[in-house]
Amino acid sequence: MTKNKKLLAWLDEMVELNAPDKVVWIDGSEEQIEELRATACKTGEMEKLNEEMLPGCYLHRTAINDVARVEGRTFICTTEREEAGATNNWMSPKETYEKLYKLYKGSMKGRTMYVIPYSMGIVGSEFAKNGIELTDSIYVVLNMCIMTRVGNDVLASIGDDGDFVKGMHSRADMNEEERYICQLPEDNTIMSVNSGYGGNVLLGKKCFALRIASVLARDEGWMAEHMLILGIEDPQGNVKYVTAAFPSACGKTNLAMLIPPEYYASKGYKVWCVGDDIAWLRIGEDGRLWAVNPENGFFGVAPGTSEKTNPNALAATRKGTIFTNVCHNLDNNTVWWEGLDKNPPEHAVDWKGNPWNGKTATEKGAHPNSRFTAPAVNCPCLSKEFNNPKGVPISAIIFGGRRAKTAPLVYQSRSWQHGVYMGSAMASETTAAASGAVGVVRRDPMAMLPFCGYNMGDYFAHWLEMGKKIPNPPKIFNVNWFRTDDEGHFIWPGYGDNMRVLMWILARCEDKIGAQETAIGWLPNPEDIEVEGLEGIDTETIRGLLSVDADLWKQDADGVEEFYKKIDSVGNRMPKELYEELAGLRERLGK
Ligand code: GTP
Ligand code: SPV
Ligand code: MN
Repeated sequence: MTKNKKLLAWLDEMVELNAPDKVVWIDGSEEQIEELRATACKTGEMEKLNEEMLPGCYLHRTAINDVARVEGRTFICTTEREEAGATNNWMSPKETYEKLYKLYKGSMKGRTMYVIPYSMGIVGSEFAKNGIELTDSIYVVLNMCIMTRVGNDVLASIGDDGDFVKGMHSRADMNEEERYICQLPEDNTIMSVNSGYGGNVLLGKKCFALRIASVLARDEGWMAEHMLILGIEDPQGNVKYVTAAFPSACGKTNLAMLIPPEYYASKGYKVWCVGDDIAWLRIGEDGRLWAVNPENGFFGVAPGTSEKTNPNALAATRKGTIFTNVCHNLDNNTVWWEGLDKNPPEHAVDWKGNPWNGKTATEKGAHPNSRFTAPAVNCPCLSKEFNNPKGVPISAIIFGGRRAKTAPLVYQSRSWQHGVYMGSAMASETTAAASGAVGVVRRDPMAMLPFCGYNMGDYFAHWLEMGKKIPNPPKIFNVNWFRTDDEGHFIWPGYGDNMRVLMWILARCEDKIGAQETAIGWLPNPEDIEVEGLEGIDTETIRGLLSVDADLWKQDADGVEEFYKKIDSVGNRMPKELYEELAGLRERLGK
């Protein structure tokens, strides 16, 4: 398979530790994948869905207590506590190895260990990085084969002495109390145990492409971010690209695949998806910031995905897709989730595996964090640059979150440094993507709170540093699709209509449109947000969506200060520039 000594030595050690009955190398061939699907169906790990309606699609249910990322059990394991910072759980590498090796010991007896060579990015390309995941879960193997580029060509690219990120995953006995997701950036190693769910076990995704990669990026002068990447093509065929960082389940997949409203579509505008979750950004030879999507598929939130909200995502799930924790429609052996349509099946099985009738049910059929794992090639609006190893040049970086009040529909930063402040001050209501309470506002800087592999103060410093290094940096914006009225309804229609805001952003990037200077940054003139074709929304509604309540913003500034102090409490590494930006904002808001 390989002569790579480091790889073979590590594999030997892990085989001895976990004691699997068998070791199988994943070669990336369709034959092997098909065999694994058949095995998973035989054991009940997956169910094959209707081959006519959903060809090559499967359903999987995780354990009921294992349905989301577990932030409380996710650790950054560095020699010094200061390296991990105040916003991460910390354990020393020594303690981590001791604790997890005990849990791994003999955990694969009677099972098979799969060895998955995978690449984040185009295999062998300059910006790609390789990993090996060891796992006892066929579900993980099949998901990794969709989400990343897997197989023998990756082994070839690692070569005899190439480097790779080590990823060890064992379901062990699925004991929730002993569940750990550990990142060891000093050893380029990830260890995950006692979970079988998405972000906890598909180690190429959050663990590698964000937590480990953010450390590599800091050291090597690039950025690993929780961002979608999309392109907007004008009627002349020019495409401009933007990235956007929204917290988990706050609309990245939806924005990345948006369908332009008729007003723009009829003029010939198109939107292309390059990525929906992770962006690796580097400074290009032309002095601009370039982004690649290191993934090869979409691990998207199912509920709320419909023909109306996101037809492109829905289309992407119609073949070769794995559904996790959705509702199983027994009448036609397909899947259903809340928000798919208004016809919940009456003869169904819910995400917990219990009989479910959509007519009488009081509980949800699909878990709020149920997901689809769909190959990127299925997406009708996939960018033709998707496989371009150089990526795409970025005109704007957009931050955003769920804020019922406070944040306006859109505003622009005063400078890169102020933009970094805006990202650092992001807050959003929590969602079902992580276990714990939903709907609580918390700070989530750059949507990276759960994913930054090092001290958040250093992370902000890295952003400031990048701003100095990029000769022609993207402009920075903040958006909020989630403002509510007094009854708690979203005011802005969102989804495809978010294009109207993107168009203002692009016009600003090209200096084609004016804006009003305010205490918080540059706000649109309300009449510059196109409302033609929108029902019940006029320029007055936009004026309301753009309003800034100085009192709320002063309160928010207090929250930011508290958060900065918390970050400073471990290592004192908050850049002074951000305290200055905070002081400047308070000054402009008026005392
Ligand atoms: P992760 O995969 O967890 O990182 O999430 P994501 O940021 O890709 O979130 P996604 O696009 O899957 O959206 C999550 C939820 O937000 C879904 O239930 C959507 O229906 C809802 N949503 C997305 N965009 C909008 C919008 O513009 N307005 C409103 N009101 N809801 C939205
Ligand atoms: C997120 O939670 O931000 C996701 C899903 O994209 S997971 O892969 O579970 O992290
Ligand atoms: Mn995500």
